[in-house]
Amino acid sequence: MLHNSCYRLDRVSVSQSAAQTFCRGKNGRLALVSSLDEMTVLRTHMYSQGIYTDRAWIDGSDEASEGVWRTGTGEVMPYTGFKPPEEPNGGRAENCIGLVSHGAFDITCDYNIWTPYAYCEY
Ligand SMILES: [Ca+2]
Ligand SMILES: [Ca+2]
Repeated sequence: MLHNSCYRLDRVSVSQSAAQTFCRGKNGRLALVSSLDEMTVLRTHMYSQGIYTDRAWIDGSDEASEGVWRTGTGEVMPYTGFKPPEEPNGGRAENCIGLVSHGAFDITCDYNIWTPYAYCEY
């Protein structure tokens, strides 16, 4: 969603599933990016905050079935916004979506020093 949502970028330094729990604990959810416009808003915001290479968790995983990207509630995602042409490139080793100021990447789902942020949507 775009027009009726607001987003918040928090430095949480946790796995994707823990980031989802963090957002739900604040009565939100991990941001579901469902259009190019929405992707552009979030990427531009990261860039404006001086976050160029660090990543932020957003919703989306292909853990259950490789190549089929689903939301945290199990729905197949109509849009993923992966950075062309190289992403997604991790196969079974990379099953969660991390957003960088220049695009979305498939990355490992665990906490990683390159993924300190979570984007919650409210
Ligand atoms: Ca994968
Ligand atoms: Ca990747």
